[in-house]
Amino acid sequence: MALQDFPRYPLTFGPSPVHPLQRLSEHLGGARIWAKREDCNSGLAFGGNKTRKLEYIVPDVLAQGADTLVSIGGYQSNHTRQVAAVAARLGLKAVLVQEKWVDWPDVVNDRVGNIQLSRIMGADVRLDPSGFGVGFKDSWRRALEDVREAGGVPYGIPAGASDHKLGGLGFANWADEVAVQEQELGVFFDTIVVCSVTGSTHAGMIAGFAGQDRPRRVIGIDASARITETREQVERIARNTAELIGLDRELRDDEITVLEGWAGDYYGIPVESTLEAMRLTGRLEGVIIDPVYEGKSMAGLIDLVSSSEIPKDSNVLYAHLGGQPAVNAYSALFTG
Ligand code: 5PA
Repeated sequence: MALQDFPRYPLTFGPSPVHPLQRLSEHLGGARIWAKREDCNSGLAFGGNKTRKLEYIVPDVLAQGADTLVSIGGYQSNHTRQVAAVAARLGLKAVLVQEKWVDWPDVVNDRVGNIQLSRIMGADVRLDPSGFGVGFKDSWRRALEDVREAGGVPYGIPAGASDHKLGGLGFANWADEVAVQEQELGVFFDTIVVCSVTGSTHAGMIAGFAGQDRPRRVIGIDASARITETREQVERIARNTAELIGLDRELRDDEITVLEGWAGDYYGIPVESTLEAMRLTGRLEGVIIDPVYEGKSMAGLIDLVSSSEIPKDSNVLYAHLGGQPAVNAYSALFTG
């Protein structure tokens, strides 16, 4: 099967915008940097990367006759907020397990930002004290069981919609979309920079680009502070997705690059380079990025461009995957 053979339920506005980050590029004095904006890809609760992934999962939800989406994330999960929005759009219920993935002291951390939006959209939000982990959790299984016991038909969506057989398709499609936009813009992005945690965003891109004629580097920046797990997730999902969309060769190891160095010691806790990246992107471009994901991948991009590890003659595409609602839950960060 090819990617076009998989049904896609439209949740986005269409292709997400691509534009240059001119002042940031000039400031860094190296490669030319562009952004592709998943943070404004949809009218559903501020969109984001999960909205694209869910476009390929919703047909399966509908085919199975489910009435409740069940998913999981941290208190400030962007993913669960997008699941809540999609449930609302489809007229389904949403049960969201929200775990204490981050030990962040902000008193409104479980009340504002993403979790508030999910509550506004009518999701059944269940706080759970468990810590960070992107694998299958008992709390999630219990939530599925609860729905069944109440006579409902649940559809389980794992953390980040990643460990799902269709989880990589949304960003395999992103790779095709980039190729079309390159034609329109008359530019070739030889390097892509993307944040990676549960892995299917990066993995889908790898599988999608692998089917194109011109090679390019897709650099994943780990934001989980668990590099071995992130690499395993990305590799497994990339290989599965490549097979699913009929890539008739194995992915090479050099096509799977996940770099560490910008996550700090903990998932969800920004470090100095994260805050610096947030300030720089805000100050020079008027573009907002968050302290959990995009601030960390942008910090990676800034270092790789400044050091010319990404060469000066490169065109770099920064995948902005969303995440801004969480900024509100980190109110203590920018008070000065
Ligand atoms: C997330 C994920 P992947 O999980 O597909 O690797 O994407 C990483 C990522 N940027 C990058 C933003 C804004 C994200 O929200 N968020 C998770 C969530 O629960 O929100 C899945 C962890």
